[in-house]
Amino acid sequence: MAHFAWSNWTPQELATLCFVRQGDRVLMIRKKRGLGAGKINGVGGKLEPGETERAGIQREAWEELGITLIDPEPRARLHFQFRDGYSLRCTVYVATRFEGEPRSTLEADPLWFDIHNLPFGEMWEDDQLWLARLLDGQRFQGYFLFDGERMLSYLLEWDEGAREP
Ligand code: 8OG
Repeated sequence: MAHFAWSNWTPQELATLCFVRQGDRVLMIRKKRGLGAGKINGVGGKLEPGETERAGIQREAWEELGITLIDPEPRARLHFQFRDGYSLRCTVYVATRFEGEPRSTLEADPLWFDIHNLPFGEMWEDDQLWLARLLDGQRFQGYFLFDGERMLSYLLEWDEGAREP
């Protein structure tokens, strides 16, 4: 990451993401549209103009799965710089409860996974670096340089002492 100046970085767009953990199970989606279509991910997406992060993650959970998250907790910030100039900052939430029954929509199909058997082969390349620790209650800031879907470099800064499973 030596060749990228994160200190003056301003993202072009903002996004949210939420992983729902219930015991040893994690609710995710196979995404049908947008950035990362075809991949498995948490619910989430880009914010609309003027929208707060909390409103954005609730809107995405509703649009993608027809559920309402209960007390989603922000645990990480992901900073993505793409080689073509595009940049995105994403706040990652973890929720343990929700209302509604997850269902398939035009945007996504719901999928449950065992927390010890997450589908990293079908996820964004960086997720294997942080998802298990995030679900275990740890907080971090992540900085990633991508060329399309290929990760070129990364830096993870884990908060010391913060742990709330
Ligand atoms: O609005 P749209 O669905 O296109 O937004 C893109 C979503 O994908 C948004 O929730 C942020 C998320 N996302 C990336 N990159 C990565 C990544 O490397 N890992 C994970 N887990 N999610 C990502 O844009």
